[in-house]
Amino acid sequence: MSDVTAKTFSITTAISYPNGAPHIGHAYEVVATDAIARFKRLDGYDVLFTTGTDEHGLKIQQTASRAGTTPRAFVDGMAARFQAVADRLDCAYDRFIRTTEPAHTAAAQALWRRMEANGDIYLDTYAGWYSVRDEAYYGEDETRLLEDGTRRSLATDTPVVWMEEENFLFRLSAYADRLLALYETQPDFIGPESRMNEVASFVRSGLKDLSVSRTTFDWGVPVPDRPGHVMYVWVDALTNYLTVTGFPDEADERRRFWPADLHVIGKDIVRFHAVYWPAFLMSAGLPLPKRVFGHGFLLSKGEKMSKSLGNVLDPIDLADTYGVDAVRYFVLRDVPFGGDGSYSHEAIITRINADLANDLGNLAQRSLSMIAKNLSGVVPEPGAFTEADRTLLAAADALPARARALMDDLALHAILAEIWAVVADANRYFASEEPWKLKKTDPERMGTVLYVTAEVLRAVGILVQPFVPRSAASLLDVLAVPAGRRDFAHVGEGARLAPGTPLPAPSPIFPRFEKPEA
Ligand code: ME8
Repeated sequence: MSDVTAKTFSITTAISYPNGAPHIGHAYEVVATDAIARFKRLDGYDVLFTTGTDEHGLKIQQTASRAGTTPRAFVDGMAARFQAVADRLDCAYDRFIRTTEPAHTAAAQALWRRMEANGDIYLDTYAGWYSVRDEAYYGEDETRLLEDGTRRSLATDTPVVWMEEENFLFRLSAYADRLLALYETQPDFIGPESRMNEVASFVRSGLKDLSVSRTTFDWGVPVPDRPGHVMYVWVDALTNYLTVTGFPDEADERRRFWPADLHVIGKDIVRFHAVYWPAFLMSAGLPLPKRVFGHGFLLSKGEKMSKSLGNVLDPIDLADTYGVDAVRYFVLRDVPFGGDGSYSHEAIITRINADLANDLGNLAQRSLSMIAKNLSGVVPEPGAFTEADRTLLAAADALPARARALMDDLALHAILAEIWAVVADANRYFASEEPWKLKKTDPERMGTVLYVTAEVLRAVGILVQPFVPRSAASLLDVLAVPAGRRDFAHVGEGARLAPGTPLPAPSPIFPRFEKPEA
């Protein structure tokens, strides 16, 4: 990250509420974001990738008090669990931000002051139906009355209570036109496209000013110069994206990472990121993020995960059972990025055994053990290439460009499908060339077939690094690819495997998943 001349790419996950244990939905988001960040690094970008926890608000304060502890002690324990999930899943984030850090308080207060200086913050009495779960007010028409006399929000089905407080309000209503102009001129500001339509119609239906401070609890960032008020948790939380770039310190070298290139978030919080966040930034006179992408939800066997259904998936258990790369590969390959997906034991085992162990793992094992046995473990000198050799090598060489184009649309699943299409080509090639027969009849041709296969495996190894980093490293290790030659720029003609290179003894890269003994 020291090369200030490199093109930058900054990417964030949402920051999780640490009021319950991290689940597979949180893991999915950080893994997908990590894959994009790794991809950009391998493609030559200077990347800032951040994730973290959103630790303020009434919900956290209440959960801590139910657990018989202070909010501070509670979030310290929980934030560590969220960070442990990101670490266990090999997510190479640059910064884990916690909103209870002093640097973040300073950033949130600086943003507030700028919005206030612009005349967008005023004091008023606010009354409405408040959902603690959503940390949001609803109009009466946005709620329904239950038979027992209680009310719930229509949108989220969470309980609401009548609250009246003196609040600061943000003049959101003044930003509708500018927001609509933003969506118009920057059509990929919100992805996938379907979310853009939802957001635009929400804005067109009319924006009310937003209550941005609370006086009924104190677990939050203090409003500057106004004792008794803490910031609405979403003002505080969204500012994390600025904190990680050193805001408000103009001289901080991380400031080059703002505006963010991409906020990766779940579909349930698109409104906060695509309406409130750009409005706050416009008010503060700061550049807007380039893109907000709302991924889908991961369901457990088609059902929403919930404690009462007992189907909450613990990402650490999954990694222990199947292996980190298997979990990463499964969620990235099986779920079209942007759509919903479903997790099941059967589905992940099918993916592990078919795609990883069989298609890629077996091909590597068979071809490399032939090099070990028949060619003393040394990369052979290829003879003249046939049409079949050239076609396969060209398909592998084309992968970075194809992947890059798909990455522009964040089609992570489609990148994996492209890579595995080349793996399938290589398997067909290997089966039809029958190098095991050539050993006696035409040893030079056998060497060429093994060379081509190994070279395709090298390209595949480089391309799969963002998705299955550990296994990719093992594959590149058994191909003796030096650490400095593993970027996308090293796929293709310019960096082919050097004949004569001794290879380490091949070891299985992707073991089959065998049912553990009961
Ligand atoms: O929303 N599948 O925190 P959060 C996929 N603190 N993604 C899921 C999911 C599932 N089953 N469940 C949740 C918050 N997510 C705020 C964010 S950002 C400034 C503040 C996603 O812990 C969810 O959509 O409820 C969100 O992007 C992230 O996990 C954290 O959710």
